[in-house]
Amino acid sequence: MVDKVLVTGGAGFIGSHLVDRLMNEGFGVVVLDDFSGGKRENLSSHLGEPNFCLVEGDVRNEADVKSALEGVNAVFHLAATVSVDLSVKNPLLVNEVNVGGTLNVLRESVRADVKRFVYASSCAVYGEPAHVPISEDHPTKPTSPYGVSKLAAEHYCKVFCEVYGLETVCLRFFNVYGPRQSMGPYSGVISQFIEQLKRGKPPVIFGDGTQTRDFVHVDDVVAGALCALNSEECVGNVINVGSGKETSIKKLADILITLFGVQGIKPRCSTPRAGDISRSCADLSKAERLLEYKPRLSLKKGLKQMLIEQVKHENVSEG
Ligand code: UD2
Repeated sequence: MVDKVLVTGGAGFIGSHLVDRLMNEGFGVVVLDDFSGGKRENLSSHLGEPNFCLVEGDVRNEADVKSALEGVNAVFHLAATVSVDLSVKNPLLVNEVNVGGTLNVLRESVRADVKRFVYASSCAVYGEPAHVPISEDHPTKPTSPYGVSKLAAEHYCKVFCEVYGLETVCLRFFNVYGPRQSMGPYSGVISQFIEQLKRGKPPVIFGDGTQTRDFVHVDDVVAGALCALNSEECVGNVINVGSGKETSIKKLADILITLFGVQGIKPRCSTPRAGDISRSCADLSKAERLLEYKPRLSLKKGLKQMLIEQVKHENVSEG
């Protein structure tokens, strides 16, 4: 029985939501994070709890991973360098962390007799899709070193399942959004649009806004990850985790403008972003079959919830 889990990257955006859920469900939780992307405040409600342990360390470091794995029987491996742009500027670093780090955590997990290993992969492994919705057997042609690193790590997971019997599952996350998503020049389109609208500025669309994405709320992603811990059928598989809905960037801007209630603001179109894919949408048949996964939050509902949470958070920080 799984009672103690390790979440690598547990102080990050998705990781910290997963930690909240696991703590709520009564698991013992260890977080391994080097705080290169994650924030301590994302874990503040758990620090000092008897069934929570924080190990500040690096997934590339054998001793750090060994100590984080003590008594653990399942691993959620989310720690990674997540910026596509950074991967173009510094492919060696991304390879070290995302591939070397994963290999290190896999190897130590085998040594520590871990049962289940859930890996956070990405739709970046597909590259420009030949068709949508994208099923898992769609060709993988990553277009960035980041995508290559995620695909390489998936292969390691599969081999560790076949060769060492570690129960690995790879989840290909689509465009995840929700509270605690980082804000900065390279953060996702939803954070960008929200910041622009907060300042009373029009959302800036790169290109004509007809490009599409599959936006999935972090609560749905966490629910999918939990299913991957419990399902027997999913072992050794790669599985899409998205919303199964295709939304254009123009439509996203319109939804946010309506939610902000700002009349008269229209999105502004600017130069297309180099390397952008034109469409993306997950085929969820496999996730439904193997994980009984069903996304619950529509984009409108999820965005509304996210804005309410943000207002609450800002009031608390100011007050
Ligand atoms: C997502 C992931 C990335 C990787 C990739 C794989 C996020 C934040 N990033 O990149 O890690 O997995 O998928 O394909 O989930 N856009 C604007 N205005 C802005 C910002 C973005 O129009 O201010 C457009 C952008 O040109 C793109 C779309 O919005 O067409 C989504 O951009 P993104 O950066 O949120 O995510 P994406 O799909 O490039």
